[in-house]
Amino acid sequence: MSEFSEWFHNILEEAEIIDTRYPIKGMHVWLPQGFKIRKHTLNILKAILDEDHEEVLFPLLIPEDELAKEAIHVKGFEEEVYWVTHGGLSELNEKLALRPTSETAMYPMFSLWVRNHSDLPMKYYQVVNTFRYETKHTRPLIRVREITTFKEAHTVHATAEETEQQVKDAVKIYKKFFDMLGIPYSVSKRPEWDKFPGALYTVAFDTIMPDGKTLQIGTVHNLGQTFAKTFDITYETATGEHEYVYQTCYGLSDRVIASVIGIHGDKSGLCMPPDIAPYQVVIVPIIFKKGGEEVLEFCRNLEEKLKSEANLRVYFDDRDIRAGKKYYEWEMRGVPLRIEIGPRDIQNKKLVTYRRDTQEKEIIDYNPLAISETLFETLGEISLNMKDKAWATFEKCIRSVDSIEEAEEEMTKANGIITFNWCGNEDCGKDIEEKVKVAILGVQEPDNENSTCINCDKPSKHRTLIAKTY
Ligand code: 5CA
Ligand code: ZN
Repeated sequence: MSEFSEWFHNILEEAEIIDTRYPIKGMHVWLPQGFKIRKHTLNILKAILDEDHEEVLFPLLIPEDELAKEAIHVKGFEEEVYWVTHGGLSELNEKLALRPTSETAMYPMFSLWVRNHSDLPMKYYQVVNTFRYETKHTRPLIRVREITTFKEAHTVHATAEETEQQVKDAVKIYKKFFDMLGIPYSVSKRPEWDKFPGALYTVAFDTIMPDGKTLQIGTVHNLGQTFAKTFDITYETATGEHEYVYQTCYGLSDRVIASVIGIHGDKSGLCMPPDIAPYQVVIVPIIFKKGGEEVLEFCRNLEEKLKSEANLRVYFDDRDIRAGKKYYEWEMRGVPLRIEIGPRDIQNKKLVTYRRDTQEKEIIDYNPLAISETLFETLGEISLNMKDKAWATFEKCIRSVDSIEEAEEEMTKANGIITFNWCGNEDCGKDIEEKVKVAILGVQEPDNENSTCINCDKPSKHRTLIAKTY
């Protein structure tokens, strides 16, 4: 196990995020702390999607004949589908698939719902569990067989231009979401052989984990009319003709939380972005024999104040254990801001704050009229600092090279992302993957029109990203 994997497994257990002992490979239990992180993360995404999407909820089971309808799609998933074959003791007339994703559950219904051009665009999303019988090595949150928090959006449009635009909008949505979590990303168009089964093209978000391997943390697919033709999704134009619709879909999974844990964490444990931290502020009383009750009273008031005035998630830790033990624990759990209060601080109208991101203590003035706002602002600074730090590390892991040899050499030095010019040809791309023992993540928007492929010297329009991937 690599150093990072070991750290990752340990922290999931120690911080009580998930319990991996559930007796089915690739399926885990969310524990209360993890569930809170999951909930806050979900709320952020939902708030963004709710601006112009509607939430729906489809059944888990998909009839075999629907799943099988779209040939390319089913081919892509055939090795990963779990099947329900029995109801009690009787064999079912038709096998039912546990959704690996929901195109084939949703689109037969979309075919009933879309009638007229005025029904379009339609933008739906759902948050569900999906099942994939992954054959690659499973890892908690990163590659699971039950994706517990699959956030999938599906949109339907009248024109190809609109789907092009929707892909761009979805990329913007995901950027905004990852920015709030301080997760750095690169966005690229996946090569043909790595696109979503059934899509025209796939745009993917990749981040870099601490071991230098990239993790695909989200994807946006332009589905064109492939599924519309398979599932007969048509609309009537203003002039009375029937036209096939154009579609997109995009999704995120439990990997988002894996990346937050991995990227912001350090030797002391988790470091949670304030927006999704189960507790944003922890108050630890420093109690001596004398004046204990006064300290507790002060802390209780401060807790109430921060909750009511700044709507913060605050935990007042009045357990009867050593303060040092509390510090260790909250540090490991990644609470962004800790406040320590002893009798002398109350007398001097001071507070001691400790920031998890910088691991620095500060003595601040205690002004009852301004304290909520001050701490609220500090949390904002923590978010920004965490984001900046993560981006700085990410950018250091991206290097540009001019030859295959240089790419190989760079890869032996360190993982991360390497960029260069590539012609876009599939055989040439696979040759590069073979030579450098990496995966092509994808190509970015044209930025160097007159360059040549580092492998075959043919003209190249695109900057290409390669990396060792999860
Ligand atoms: N229907 C489309 C859009 S929702 C779809 O299924 N796309 S996907 O296959 O690319 O999955 C969306 C995201 O889920 C991926 O970008 C990846 O971040 C994540 N994901 C895929 N498989 C797993 C898995 N086994 N465990 C955890 N996350 C996964
Ligand atoms: Zn080439």
